Amino acid sequence: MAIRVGVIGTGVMGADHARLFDRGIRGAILGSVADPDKERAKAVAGDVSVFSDPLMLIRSSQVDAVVIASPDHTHRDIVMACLEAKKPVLCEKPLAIDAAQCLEIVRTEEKLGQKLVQVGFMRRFDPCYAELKSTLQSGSIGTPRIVHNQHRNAQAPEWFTAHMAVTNSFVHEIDVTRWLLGAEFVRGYVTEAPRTGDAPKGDPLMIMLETDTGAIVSTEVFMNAAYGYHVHCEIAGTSGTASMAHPALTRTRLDRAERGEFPENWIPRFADAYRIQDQVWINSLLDGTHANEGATAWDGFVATSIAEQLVNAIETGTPVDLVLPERP
Ligand code: ISE
Repeated sequence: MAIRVGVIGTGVMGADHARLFDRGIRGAILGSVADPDKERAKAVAGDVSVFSDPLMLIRSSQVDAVVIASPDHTHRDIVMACLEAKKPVLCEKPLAIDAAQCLEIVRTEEKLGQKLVQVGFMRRFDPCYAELKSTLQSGSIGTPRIVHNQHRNAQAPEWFTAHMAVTNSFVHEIDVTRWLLGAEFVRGYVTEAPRTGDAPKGDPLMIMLETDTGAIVSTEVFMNAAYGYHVHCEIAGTSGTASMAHPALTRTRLDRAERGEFPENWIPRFADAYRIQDQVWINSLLDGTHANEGATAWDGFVATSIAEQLVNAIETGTPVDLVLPERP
């Protein structure tokens, strides 16, 4: 029997998940959607029921599993309600608004003794990152010593605050680099570009991290890079390097110039990653294991905790030792 997925939040991400569960994911169907804006919800719901209250969707007998794509500050309560109802939940990042709330979720899930939470760090399912990881695992480039990341958005939304470049965007590099290297971060430093003219505060940022495996990780986070959405990763190891090729599938040569397009935002760039993530999640629910490469509640906690500590580093302007509590 197909898993009936309820999608909470029908903005850009929620609409994309709803479309996938409606027709793109084997073994799943869209069960219901919820959004306080009922008109917006109806536009993505097709024939399925629409709730304005997310808790009603979670309790609905039409819903076996839940995807959360509502605003970040709502995540904690909705994830906790899914745990209470013992329904598997795929929560868009961040898992919750701060590390304390994330840890509360980790502990509640632990007490239940059932793995129900997955965090939507979709880059783990991106074919480019997957190839980088298998190259590392093959040993061909030796031991990773330096990782260079670029994370560029064309334009930050109006409601984006300076610290969200870390807590909302850079959390992806925190998660995917831990996953690629199998390492934890031990020290970090953030440099904000000096402010000029009317450039937004805290954009761009350079973030330097050190891992417990002896690697340096540098990341440029540039939220108003204008030319398009662009994510890049290069790893230099002790015997060679591995890096993402240009993400565009087509390059043209015209008028004495070579061109490749950049998408406007992350949805086209990570379209395969979202589809694979949602399919692998459903497969793991169907086979009853709930086990896949997806980020766990603990991974969600680590990403938010490291981001929070780095925000403190911005405020103090000094490098910080990054610490995590013992894993429950
Ligand atoms: C957005 O929320 C995402 O998750 C994107 O992947 C990221 O690149 C962007 O910077 C975030 O704002």
